[in-house]
Amino acid sequence: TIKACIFDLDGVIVDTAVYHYKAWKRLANSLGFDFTEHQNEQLKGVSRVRSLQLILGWGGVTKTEAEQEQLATQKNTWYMEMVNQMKPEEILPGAKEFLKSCRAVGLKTALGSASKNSMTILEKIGITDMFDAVIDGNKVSKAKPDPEVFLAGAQALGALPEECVVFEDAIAGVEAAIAGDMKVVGIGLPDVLKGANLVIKGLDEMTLDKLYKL
Ligand code: B16
Ligand code: MG
Repeated sequence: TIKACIFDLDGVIVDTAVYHYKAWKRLANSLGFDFTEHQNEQLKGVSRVRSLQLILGWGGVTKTEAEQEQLATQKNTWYMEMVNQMKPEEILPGAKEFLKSCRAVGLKTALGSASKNSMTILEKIGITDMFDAVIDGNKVSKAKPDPEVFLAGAQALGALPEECVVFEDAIAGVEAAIAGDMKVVGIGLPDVLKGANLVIKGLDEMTLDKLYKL
């Protein structure tokens, strides 16, 4: 039986991907190169340090560890300037409604995100109280596709992995859920999110009925 739902943040609850993209693009441009929207897809669900390493690789740029830290901080400053402007209307369609439906029938809810800024984002859109637990980039050391973030979520909710359903938009996230022995609903395209038990376009297509049939 399903006892808990664990939600990824970027791409599932909010579309912060556009802000990540703008900030990374600005950083790349400041270093004298650019990258495509297609390349940007590879950054989804990937940690900040790993994203920077990928981008520097695309530009053929080598930086010391200290310089990398500085660049990651610069990107985050630009990113947070945009996040700080976020309004509750920016929650993705159906997300709040589905969270409410889950909680109304006694299902536990957790956030399972790679972001170190998740608390600020939840506060900006006003849904902090919709989660029984928040597991994010500050609490885990192994990035998706490692299942650590979701396993920590299950534990915080007092649920076994097989009692959890994960909602994810990134390939690495779907893989992490599967590696953690959890059911997973992909948010996006079926041919991209292979292995998910169900793929939908957004949480506005999700119902408790579909959840219990997984
Ligand atoms: P931060 P998710 C991920 O969020 C983003 O998809 C990814 O692009 C970002 O690099 C990562 O969070 C870390 O974010 O720089 O805020 O710590 O999809 O796991 O909710
Ligand atoms: Mg995501």
